[in-house]
Amino acid sequence: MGPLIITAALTGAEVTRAQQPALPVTPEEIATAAAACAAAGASIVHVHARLADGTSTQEPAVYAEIIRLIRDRCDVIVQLSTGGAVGMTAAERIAPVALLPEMATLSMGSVNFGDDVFLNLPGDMAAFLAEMQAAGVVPEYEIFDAGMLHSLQRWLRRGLVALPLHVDLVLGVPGAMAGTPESLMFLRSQLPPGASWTVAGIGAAQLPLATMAIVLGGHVRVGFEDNIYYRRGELAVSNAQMVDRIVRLAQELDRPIATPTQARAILGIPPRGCA
Ligand code: KMH
Ligand code: ZN
Repeated sequence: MGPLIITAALTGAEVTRAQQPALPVTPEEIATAAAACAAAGASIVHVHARLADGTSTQEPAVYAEIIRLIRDRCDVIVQLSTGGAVGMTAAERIAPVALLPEMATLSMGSVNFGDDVFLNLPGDMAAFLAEMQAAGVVPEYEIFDAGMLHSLQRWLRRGLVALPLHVDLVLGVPGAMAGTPESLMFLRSQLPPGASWTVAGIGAAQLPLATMAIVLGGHVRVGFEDNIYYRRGELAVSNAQMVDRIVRLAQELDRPIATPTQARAILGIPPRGCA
């Protein structure tokens, strides 16, 4: 089985410091957390930007500072969010792609998201794709529900996207597909042949679904964006603590951990030297 790509979703758009005191918020904190996760074995960091007061922002200047500080510290793949926070406009959300990150997310449809709706109109999705392709930014397709995979299949059939492509199966968002083994097995059965996949289990679903992905040949996303607890009733102390646990599990299960260079090769991202 090929090497395991671990993504650390460091901050997200919704989690607060009140919920998770170790949440990295400032560019400096985010870069420090990214470096700790990279040292632990993460080859991708999924990044959301915040303002100093903790509010989510898609302001390119804030992302630029985060990227610069991460690049000063390590050679991890920096994947920017174009999901942003619920309620942001499409124009706000796509803005950081102008910074030419190696990778950015692309949500493949609308979904209830807790008490909100995470809106992804087909026209906006197509515009995001076109902008990423024009910029040479590799998308990670975010799949919250089965229909979203079928939308991706449609893009493949129309020749709008081609292999290699990489999807993130986000399971356990209230309002979307449940964080269960059955959901994962079904979505896996619907993947375009040859696609690589990561699973991002939300909350208590994170660890069991990550373990399944290690065994099944998928990849794993952990981090405070998706889960703030190390185990039931016990807050995690850092994002890196959760990366450490995945590395230990993978070692026990005989799955090697991907370096950023190996992850770039798997994902079709051009190689780059250390910053
Ligand atoms: N914050 C969520 C509404 C992404 O990063 O691309 C969307 C999200 C997805 O986090
Ligand atoms: Zn995100």
